[in-house]
Amino acid sequence: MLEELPMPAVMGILNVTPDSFSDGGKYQNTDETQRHAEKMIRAGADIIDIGGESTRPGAKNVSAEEELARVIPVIEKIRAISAIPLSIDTSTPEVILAAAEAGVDLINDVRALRREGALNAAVASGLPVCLMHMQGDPETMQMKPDYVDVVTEIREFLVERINVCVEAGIHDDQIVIDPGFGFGKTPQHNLQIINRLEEFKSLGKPLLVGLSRKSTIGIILEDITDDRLIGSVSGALFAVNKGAAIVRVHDVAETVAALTVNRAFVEEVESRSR
Ligand code: 8Y4
Repeated sequence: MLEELPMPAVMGILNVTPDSFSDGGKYQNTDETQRHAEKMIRAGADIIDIGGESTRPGAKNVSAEEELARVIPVIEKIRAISAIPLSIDTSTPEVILAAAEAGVDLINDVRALRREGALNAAVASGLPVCLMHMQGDPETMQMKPDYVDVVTEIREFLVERINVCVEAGIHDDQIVIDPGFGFGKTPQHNLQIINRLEEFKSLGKPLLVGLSRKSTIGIILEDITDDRLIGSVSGALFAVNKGAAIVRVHDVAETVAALTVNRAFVEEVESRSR
């Protein structure tokens, strides 16, 4: 699946959490969730990332049963109407296995398969994985982010997780890496990660970046507008020009338009086709 994605690819966010802060409970009902997914597909999303566990700062873990009940019906409904690549945003072994069974194409784990049983489940699923860096856990990660050199430490973490995954049987070319913008990082750390994104390229893996609507975008803008749309799209564009292969975004249509203009200039082609 990874080899079939356009470069860069747009990953649309589909939250199925009642307490998710940006889409604040808007999509928990499956009809609305379905309409939101269809809207992102029409807008040109290349992947849809489905998540049933909130990883916002301070969030508590949900049970595997609750997570399954939230995401599996959504995966099945989208699969019934579209062949679009789907990713499952989870750290839970049971969810990895059930989502694979229901037809997802990628495992997106903010804990980089460190939860008990998750690595085994990922290997058994045979699916590609996205390994994300996070310092600490969602409950406590924003209390005291601390690094000597944030980029070096994230690189070292990702190298270690790549090695563990390859040894467990995940193929080298089935791994995506992600520096984890906002996960156990101060705004200064987040700025450095994006400014130095090229330094992750030497790991030889596609890079996924998710900065959509995150608080650092609001801080940069001093929250002068009540939404972070333009800031998020601008950030996604910068990340792509720094080497991001996949951008994880809420605002698919806007991001696709920005990337289409970007590509026209990069390739000197006047064309809307991506
Ligand atoms: C508003 C809305 C403010 C949402 C913050 C947020 C990433 C991710 C998340 C990421 C990968 C989020 C699941 C956090 N972020 N997966 N997931 N990379 N791979 N917060 O950066 O969107 S959830």
